[in-house]
Amino acid sequence: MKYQNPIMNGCYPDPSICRVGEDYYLVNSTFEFFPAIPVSHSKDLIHWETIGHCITRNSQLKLYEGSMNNTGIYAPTIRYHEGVFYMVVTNMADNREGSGNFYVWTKDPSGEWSDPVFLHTPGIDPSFFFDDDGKSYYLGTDTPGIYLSEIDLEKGELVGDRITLWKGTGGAYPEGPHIYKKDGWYYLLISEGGTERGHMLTMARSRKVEGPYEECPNNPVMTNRSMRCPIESVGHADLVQDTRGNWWAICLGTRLFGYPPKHNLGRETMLVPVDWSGEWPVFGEGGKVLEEFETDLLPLSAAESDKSMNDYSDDFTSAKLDLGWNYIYNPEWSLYECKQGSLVLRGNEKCLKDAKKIAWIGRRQKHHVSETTVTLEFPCVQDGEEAGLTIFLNNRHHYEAALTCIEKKRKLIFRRQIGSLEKVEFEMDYETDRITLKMESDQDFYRFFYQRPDGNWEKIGEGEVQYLTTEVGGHFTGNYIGLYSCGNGKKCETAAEFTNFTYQGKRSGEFLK
Ligand code: 6LW
Repeated sequence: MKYQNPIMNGCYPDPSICRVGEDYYLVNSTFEFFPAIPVSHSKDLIHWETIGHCITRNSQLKLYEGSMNNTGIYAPTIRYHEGVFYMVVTNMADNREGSGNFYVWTKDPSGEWSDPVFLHTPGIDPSFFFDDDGKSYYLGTDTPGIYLSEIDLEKGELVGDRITLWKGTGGAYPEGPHIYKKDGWYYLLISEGGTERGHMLTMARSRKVEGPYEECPNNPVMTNRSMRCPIESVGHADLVQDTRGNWWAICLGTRLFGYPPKHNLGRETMLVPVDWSGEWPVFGEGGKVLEEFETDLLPLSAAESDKSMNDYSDDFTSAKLDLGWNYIYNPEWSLYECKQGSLVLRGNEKCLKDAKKIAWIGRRQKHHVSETTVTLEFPCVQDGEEAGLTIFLNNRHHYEAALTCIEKKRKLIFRRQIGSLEKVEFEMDYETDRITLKMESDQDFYRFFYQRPDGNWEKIGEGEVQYLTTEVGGHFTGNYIGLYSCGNGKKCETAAEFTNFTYQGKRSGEFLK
């Protein structure tokens, strides 16, 4: 059968995978978003369902306000060992309280995970390796390269020396290390070149876990650099052997458009067939990651994915928010209420541009071509209070349609913020306190509409996609479709009630230029 990359669309970077029997589990980075580190499950490696998160309690993770999508959760690794799942990760928080490398564990990956165990180790991208002699190891990054240390997971601390294993082949940022044991060799897989377009995978191996490691003669073993591929920047991979004995890599990659190429959906998760019949693995097609792979090696014959899997709707009838929604920073629960059939947001005094905890929930934009609608009820009687629908890269790069109150009058506005430039580009008096908003996207524009009483859509503004891309707005995440309320200086007097959220996305590949 044919399958298409990405297998997980939207901002799902730094994937890590493990298998338990016929079940595969995958985790991703989440930066400033909460709950953190979605755990996704699959039986066929193609269809993934988020079953929970490793971090669901504010007490497990301190996310610091004030910085844009380059702090918080970086690059988790998931491993299963003797009945226990471990997830080890970095909280990037500039050495403030709660920063650094820690792990959590559970016996039920869809349930609650433990409190964090901090390891006081330098660098990012931690990983665990469980050897067949019963020893457990921690892998990390530091200058001058990838290091290894034995770890005592009972005590939650490293034991013995830190040994530098490999500096890589000379590319920038040797990172994302994982060790696999095969045929008496320890294989060390890392990424180099940085997560942008020079990204690549390199390997080395040794007869002993502590080295010395010899470089693979075919490095880089995987890269799409300098090739103008539909998927670029591939790297940060993890390997898994399936129930049939075949090897697979999952990695991150980006779907670029325009010139110079840019991306707005974040770094997405790709699946790559790996031929490890020889001494060294061969990734994808001669080291290249394709948008579409034809293979009969998948663990189950997965049904070809159909369009319906890209549609999502939420009537907010369940007591808990769907797992696809995220808060920004550690949520203040008093700002949120899941009612029967609506989501209530109570805006605090902050602004959308503040990089602060605000009443905000967002879902990953997963397709370039998409359509989102939502109905909002918001009396909005106090000057400044605002609620609406936003397309949000970070607090300094977003476009939104909102109801707000200006000089005691309810208004419908369309605003764009691009860096420090901020402009309300449309404003009109709005009589009632109920509105249905729509956002359409393609690779060129985000277009915003409201529904007139006669049912027709009236366009109120549009903004270029290119200004809401990682290349322009920065850092490590992709765009989120957000529902929010904020008071802009004063706590909101009225609550914003959202109902009938719908999202439709068009399959990857179909609309790429
Ligand atoms: C992550 C690093 C990387 O820690 O980007 O692509 C960093 N790889 O390994 C943030 O996602």
